[in-house]
Amino acid sequence: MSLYPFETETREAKDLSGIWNFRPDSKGVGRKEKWHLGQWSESQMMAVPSSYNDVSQDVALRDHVGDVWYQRPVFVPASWKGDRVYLRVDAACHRGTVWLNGKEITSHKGGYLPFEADITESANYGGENKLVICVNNILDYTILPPGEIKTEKHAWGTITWQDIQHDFFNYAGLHRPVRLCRVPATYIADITTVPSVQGTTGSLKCSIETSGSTPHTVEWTARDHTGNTVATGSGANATLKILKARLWEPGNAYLYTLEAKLVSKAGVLLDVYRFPVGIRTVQIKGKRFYINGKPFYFKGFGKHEDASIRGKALDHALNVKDFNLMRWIGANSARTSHYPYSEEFMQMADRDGLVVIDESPAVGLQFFGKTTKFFIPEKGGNPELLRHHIEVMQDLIRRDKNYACVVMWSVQNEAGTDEEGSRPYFQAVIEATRKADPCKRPVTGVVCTTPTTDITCDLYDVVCVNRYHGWYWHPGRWTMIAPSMIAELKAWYKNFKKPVIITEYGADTVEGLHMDPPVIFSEEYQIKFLDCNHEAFDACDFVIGEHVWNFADFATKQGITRVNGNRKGVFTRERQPKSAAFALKKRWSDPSFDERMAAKK
Ligand code: BDP
Repeated sequence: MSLYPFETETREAKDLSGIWNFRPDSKGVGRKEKWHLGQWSESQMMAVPSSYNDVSQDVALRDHVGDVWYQRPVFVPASWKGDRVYLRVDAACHRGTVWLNGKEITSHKGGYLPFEADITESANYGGENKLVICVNNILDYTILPPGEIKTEKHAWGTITWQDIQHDFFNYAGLHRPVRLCRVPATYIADITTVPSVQGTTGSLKCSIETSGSTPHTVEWTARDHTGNTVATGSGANATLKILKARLWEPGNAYLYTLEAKLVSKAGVLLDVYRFPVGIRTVQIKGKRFYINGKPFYFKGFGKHEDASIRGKALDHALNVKDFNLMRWIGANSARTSHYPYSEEFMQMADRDGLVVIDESPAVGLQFFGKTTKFFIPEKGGNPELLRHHIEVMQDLIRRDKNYACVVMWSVQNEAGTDEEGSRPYFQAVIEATRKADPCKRPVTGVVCTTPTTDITCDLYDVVCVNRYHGWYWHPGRWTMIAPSMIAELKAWYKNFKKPVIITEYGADTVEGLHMDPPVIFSEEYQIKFLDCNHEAFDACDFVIGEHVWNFADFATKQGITRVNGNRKGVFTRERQPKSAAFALKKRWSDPSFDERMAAKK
């Protein structure tokens, strides 16, 4: 995977978003019948990007399990010959295989990270190319998130379905853009920046990976928002020093533009890449989390990439609305629960000053103690899944390492971290994560175990806990929330001596349902539930953050505990506020809130 395809004077990217030809492969015959040759006599329309599930009137497509096929013609300009040409697929959920002109050019496992195929040699320049992508949505025990295909035999027939252990609908398809890209034959393959601050000087340690045979030198320039050069450097590794640097701050982001140029020995520009970069520091000391040396209290949400009709697809209008709502309500942070979000989301967070806990798609690695397919101790865990998990963390860090908004990696959500074998498994994942990040950000994983049963939390820098007193435990009994929460939080701190973020607390709420005294599912209960939790958080000086579950209502699989999806949103799925939104806004927007949280005793 190379850099995000920003265009420059040496680079081009054609966004292939639009209506593609589409065929669900309900009988699983596509490969045998060579659908990859792209000679289709019939097909449906499909939007890219989109999940395919909710755009159809066909229940079989909504609940489809297996392959679906996408196809479209692609024009590769003749002028691109001699350069490096590649296809970039930003997200094929959950496995993608790509053919160009009938030849397989790449395949990829994992639905939330980009992958590429070099087509320099195979493209038909100055003419049409047949692009075919097969996307498979099957989840098994070798992929994140894991799942299982279940089969039940009855006298009247056999039924098969996809079982999942996570609480969001298994949307599938080409969820993010597909692009045709051109870079020069000798090009910038990757850039790594490590920011630091010394007094009023900001430093960016920059390094570059290049590819291609033309000998070259590297020139670096950092510019401010007016285009003024603030620092320069040269060589594959350089440290740029910006005097009187403006720092990237939560809610008050400042981004410089970093430019890297490859110049030939004869002084000819070979390649140039520019991207926005923020300077900030992150540190944990004792009970506090510091950004730029100031104590930071996380207030915000666990989110989802989810909306009606397009499912999990990238939607710029929706993202802008979400960022506006987060600012409106006074949130300063979010977790990309439960998978890496689009690069465009990360760029918006960088620009808007939203602090991000960047999470892997490792959700649902637990069996509630029944059996374990993940951590089988005597066999050293599930080696294939562990290998994939480590690769996903490495790819995620390669993709997101330069974003100032990312202040912590989350390696998992609610795994069975009280199960034997989970410790060596996560030890390996955490170690690989720390090794992969040039910026050495803190690492966490989100737990739902108890302070006495968890066997992994000492491996993390921050204890992140999902907790539902007054909802899953003693539903409706809100008077119990504050005392039981305080007792539990104190036990987490006593046992692990790390700052604590409550990464999930929330109550399903049907907008328009009113009950006083408060009763579960009513808007009044959601407010009461949040208030009681806040009373507990405010009483614990080691609590450094609160992320309400969830920002907005979202789709789940069908089940008797879900009435039209998960309704714990503070906003509806259409992004309208429930009453709790106003209560939260009052708490988080109070001018003294951040100071009070930082000074908690
Ligand atoms: C937690 C999960 C989250 C669920 C939430 C809930 O982390 O994905 O949506 O509970 O049940 O267990 O609302």
